[in-house]
Amino acid sequence: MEKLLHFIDGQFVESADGRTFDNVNPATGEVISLVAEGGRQDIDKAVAAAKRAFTAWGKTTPAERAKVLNRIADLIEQRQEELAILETLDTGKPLSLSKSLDIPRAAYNFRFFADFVKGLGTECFEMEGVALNYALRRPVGVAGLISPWNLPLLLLTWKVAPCLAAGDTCVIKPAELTPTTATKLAEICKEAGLPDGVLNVVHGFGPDAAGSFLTEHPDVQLISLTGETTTGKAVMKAASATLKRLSFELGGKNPNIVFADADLNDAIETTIRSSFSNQGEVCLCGSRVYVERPLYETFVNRLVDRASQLVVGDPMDAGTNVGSLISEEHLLRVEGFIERAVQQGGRVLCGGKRPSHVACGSYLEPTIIVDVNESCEIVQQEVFGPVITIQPFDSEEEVISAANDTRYGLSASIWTSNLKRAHRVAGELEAGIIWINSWFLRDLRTPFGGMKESGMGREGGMHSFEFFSELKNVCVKF
Ligand code: NAD
Ligand code: 6OD
Repeated sequence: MEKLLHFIDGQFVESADGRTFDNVNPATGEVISLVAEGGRQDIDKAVAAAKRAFTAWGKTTPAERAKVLNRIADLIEQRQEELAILETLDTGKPLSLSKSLDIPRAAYNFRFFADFVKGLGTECFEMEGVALNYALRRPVGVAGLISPWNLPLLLLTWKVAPCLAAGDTCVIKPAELTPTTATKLAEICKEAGLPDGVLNVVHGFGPDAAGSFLTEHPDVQLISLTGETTTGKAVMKAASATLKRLSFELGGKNPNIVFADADLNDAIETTIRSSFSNQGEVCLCGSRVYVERPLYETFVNRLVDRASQLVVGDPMDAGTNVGSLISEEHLLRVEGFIERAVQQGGRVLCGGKRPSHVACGSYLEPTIIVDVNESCEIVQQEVFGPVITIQPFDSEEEVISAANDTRYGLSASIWTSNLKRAHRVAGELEAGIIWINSWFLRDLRTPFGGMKESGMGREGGMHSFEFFSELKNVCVKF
């Protein structure tokens, strides 16, 4: 059986204490690899390597760094078929999604930040007749990059690419449930000629393990985390002793608001995607659907009809729409949410149970729940599975108030053909990313991140470089 090792200072190595853990394919329940389990010594070694490598990497030019980043993108593209299969084996997501979204976007993350860094400038302020101020951009140092399991390589490279482009070095702690493509990324970086120590990978767990040893480490200056809101709180606490710079992309409970004048076909098809793609395991999923009352019944009937047609099953089959959830433990958690929603008066219109035709794996039928209100747990808490609620509304004010009535503020979608209303509602919603008549339509130059408990800071384009670099002002007296 394959053993996935740490990647430290350009070498694949075992854990200092030799410990390993199992990597399970959630679609079958089979152990598919053994993974080195990192501890404090492994993190110390990786951080020391990243610190040494920073001396030279931090002095390279943006053009030199861009060249390596583009080579990494080329190699991801060359290995995309293999990477897509590995991503699906780790996550249970449909192979068609790994092929169309995860892996192409991972390559594009490198190309995008390679291009962006070459054109990057800074500000200049003239004090007329007195002085000229200009800002110099410099890398910060060693970054700890902690990633989740839902879009493993996509979200990891969303951090690695700007980090390396900015001239920082890094220690990656991939999600323990999806360690494979992070290991393959290390192989690719080595082949692309990235100097030893610039990128290091330490596998393992979060609390009191590799994740927290990384966040506490005094030689790590930055932490970029994508994960649960509770994890963000723990990391912030652990990082405070050494006053690290933090960027957090955290949980979401995103409203999907459909007005009666929306293009119904488009709204239905996109709502199917925004509710159930990647088994609903996308932080941006529109898990709270609000429909204006005149359209409510028609919308609900059509959505239930479409959701019931989705093919749930083997992620390797080309015809599969919904694969396996990430683990049995996560599926039990999602089922618990559904059970309690029903106890609180919710009515399950479709799904709510494991499909009968699959013998093993952690599958759940796409689930639609109605007859809930804002105080129900299912409307307030992030479920992170193929489960949505639908509620009717009667006025713009009412739906804005309901949409904002949550501790999260990641994204929102608004469906309407009234442009004035679309702009008005977008201005009022408490969310970092708002889509009008669309969902998950990405331009990597735009600020990406959440309000309230959905995150801290913004990533994307210039915003990633604001995080991964230092600016120092030089004031020249005339
Ligand atoms: P998670 O918080 O359990 O784990 C994320 C990473 O943090 C893992 O690598 C984990 O090992 C590590 N970790 C956990 N506890 C830690 C600690 N105390 N110290 C240091 N590291 C620690 O999240 P997950 O279950 O992997 O992912 C799902 C969550 O991520 C959902 O809440 C989802 O909304 C969120 N997410 C957010 C975004 C976004 O862009 N806002 C994107 C994807 C996922
Ligand atoms: O598209 C992105 O850049 C991004 N960070 C997506 C996050 C998806 C969450 O699951």
